[in-house]
Amino acid sequence: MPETAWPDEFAERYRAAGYWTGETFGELLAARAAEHAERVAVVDGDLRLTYRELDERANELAAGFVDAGLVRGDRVVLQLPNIAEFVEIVFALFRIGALPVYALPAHRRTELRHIAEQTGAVAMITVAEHDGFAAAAAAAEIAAELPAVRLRMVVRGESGPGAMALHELRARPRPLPGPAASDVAFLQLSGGTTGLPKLIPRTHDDYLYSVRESARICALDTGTVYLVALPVAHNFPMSSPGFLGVLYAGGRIVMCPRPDPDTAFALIAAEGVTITGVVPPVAAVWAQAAPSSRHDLSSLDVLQVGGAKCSVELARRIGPALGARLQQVFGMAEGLVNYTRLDDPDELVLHTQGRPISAADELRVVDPADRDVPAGTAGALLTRGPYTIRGYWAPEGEAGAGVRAHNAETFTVDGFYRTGDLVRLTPDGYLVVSGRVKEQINRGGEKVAAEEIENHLLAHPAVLDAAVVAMPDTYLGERTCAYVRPVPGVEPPTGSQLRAFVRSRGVAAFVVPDRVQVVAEFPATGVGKVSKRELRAAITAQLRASAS
Ligand code: AMP
Ligand code: DBH
Repeated sequence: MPETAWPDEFAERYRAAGYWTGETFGELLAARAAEHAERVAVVDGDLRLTYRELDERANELAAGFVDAGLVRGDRVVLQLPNIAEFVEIVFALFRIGALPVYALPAHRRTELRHIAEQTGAVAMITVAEHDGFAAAAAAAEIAAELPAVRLRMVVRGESGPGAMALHELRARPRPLPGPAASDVAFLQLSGGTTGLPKLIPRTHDDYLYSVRESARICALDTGTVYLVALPVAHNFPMSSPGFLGVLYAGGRIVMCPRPDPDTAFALIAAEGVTITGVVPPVAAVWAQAAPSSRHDLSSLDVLQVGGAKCSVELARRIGPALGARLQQVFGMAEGLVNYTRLDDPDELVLHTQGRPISAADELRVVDPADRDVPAGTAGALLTRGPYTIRGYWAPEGEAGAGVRAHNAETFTVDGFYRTGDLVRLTPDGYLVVSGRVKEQINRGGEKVAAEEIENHLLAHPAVLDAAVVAMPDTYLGERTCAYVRPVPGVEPPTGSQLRAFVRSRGVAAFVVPDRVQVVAEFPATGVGKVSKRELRAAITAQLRASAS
């Protein structure tokens, strides 16, 4: 029994209530293929896969993965753009009980290596190249450094020496033993609040529950056409209701390579997209572009906005500009997801971030001493429930000690996840997100831990200390501002040198600080810690002064 499993009494309760049904994702796809054989499941450019084809391809790949030596429980780092193969591959891995580890397309060598190392991954699956990043070459370098990585597979483009092309892997389908529904199905990533991204273990049972309920809440059916506009590996387009919810309902997924209005609107018009989910900056660009677009967006019924706070001003613009209903989504890869409901009054849709999926989601809003705050006042959100994890995934033994220590802080003794979000509960049980207590910056839905950026800056020989805070930004909501104290007596590095330095370390673009302020001293708190509150106030005032 892994230490992150739910205690028996909770597991029994969730099964008895019918939340956990014992079905796996592999079984779900087989059932849908039997039901909807000739319906189109996935559209990716000219490629259209029916449910039967998707199921067959997943079976061929599952057999091929076993032939290549993958076994139940193996971790496989997957970094792919929004392409049809993503869906086949994850179902193939689900079928054999190997765990996809969902890297994001924005990740670069440093994050990928960390993810592979932390998970003890045996395989990496990438495209040859995307967004100018030589992903297959990076995987080859990582495999050379990490002996555990025995297999490299390349989905599109030149596979290069030592890697297999995906099509070479396909084998004749055969019956294969699958995982149990209570097994971990995959590892999802979280922005986290310390060091590097955290690994989130989700089981078939718990995730499928959230997917089923999300499909119901979003009224998906066989007529649904869902545009995967955000990176497909992210929890939002995967499960809220995301592509998994759409497959659950027998609908159609359309892969969108980039969320710019030209690309997305052309696909919405051509494929008759009915629903999609985006982050607030994308919604803002769409709302601006839609009224003068030559594309017919009339099929779009629901635009979901989540990942970062949707301002009331933006929320108001969505309906009129796009001719679609807004749905706010406040979720986290760790579990809890909140939706405004499709029939909610405007008051709730515009002003709240929705209410939880499940009656079994337990929410507490607390003060810094973990005491419940008075009803209706803001506090830190703690949550526990049938699809919220009880701990981050930790490698066995000594290697997992750091994660276990982090778990002891991030989860209460009775198993509540400390979301780090500041919320207020309305009398009807809706959440309004009012801020954050965690040391994380949310760049329009892309989350990064302050400490992750600080560590990169501290690697520079002329940097004595670094403190990263959020600064307000009209487009992304927030950007990152790094305050840096140089080592005395040496030539202080400039902001642009430090940004170039962090970039040169092979990191995701969102890890490079947007702004660097080189200062002699940091403001201190009463106990002598760096006062990030003062730093945030300083940069906010400075930006305001220079804007006026
Ligand atoms: P992660 O844990 O990396 O999956 O990121 C989840 C976090 O994103 C949440 O804890 C919030 O901080 C933030 N978030 C997601 N959706 C929203 C939203 N609709 N409004 C405000 N913050 C959000
Ligand atoms: O930001 C998120 O992580 C998120 C947002 C909306 C999420 O995980 C989700 C919906 O499921």
